[in-house]
Amino acid sequence: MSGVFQTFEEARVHEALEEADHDAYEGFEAALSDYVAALEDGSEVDAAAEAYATATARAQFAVVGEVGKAPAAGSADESGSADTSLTGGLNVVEGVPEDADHAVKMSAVAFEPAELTVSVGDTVAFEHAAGEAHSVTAYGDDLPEGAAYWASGGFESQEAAETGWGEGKGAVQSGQSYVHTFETAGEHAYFCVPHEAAGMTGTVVVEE
Ligand SMILES: [Cu+2]
Repeated sequence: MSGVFQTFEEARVHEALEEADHDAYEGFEAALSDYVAALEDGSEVDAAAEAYATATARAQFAVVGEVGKAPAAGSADESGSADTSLTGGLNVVEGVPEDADHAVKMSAVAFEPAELTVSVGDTVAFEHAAGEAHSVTAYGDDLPEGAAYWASGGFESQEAAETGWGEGKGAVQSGQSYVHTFETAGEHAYFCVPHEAAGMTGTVVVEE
């Protein structure tokens, strides 16, 4: 699979996507043109936007699925070349899903609101609102007992998320949002990898 990984590293995302999953790619292209058409004539914009978001998520998953078969982060990097392009991951989508229960906006160096209280099972969309690309990265040591680790990019630990960011992964860019459903009660503290030093941190308090 290193060939596929190489392709993803070097080619534009659309090309990698076409390689990874033709169906998802075609669905993405079709949904995008439907969305543009709906925006132009003003009809059924919401439905088209939703279809576009779904197709985008599916397409991104197709790419991540292929890339996921490549050597894990931290193992020897055969390509040896630094990747300057940013990628999100299967939990980073275009737009903000309409079925999200809450939204947190990411401005230049802040999460707004910085503290959010939700109920178990609620879905939160962390929406890029301004500034450079952001990450949404849980503090691994501060998670409530039994909570699964969460971060944009779908990493399994804070360390993996930080390493991944250095490789351009887990980014939430303009027009995108990171979506997470909180299943474990307690305080979930998190930060933005590139802007933590500037104070870009937050907490989601999950209540039973
Ligand atoms: Cu940030």
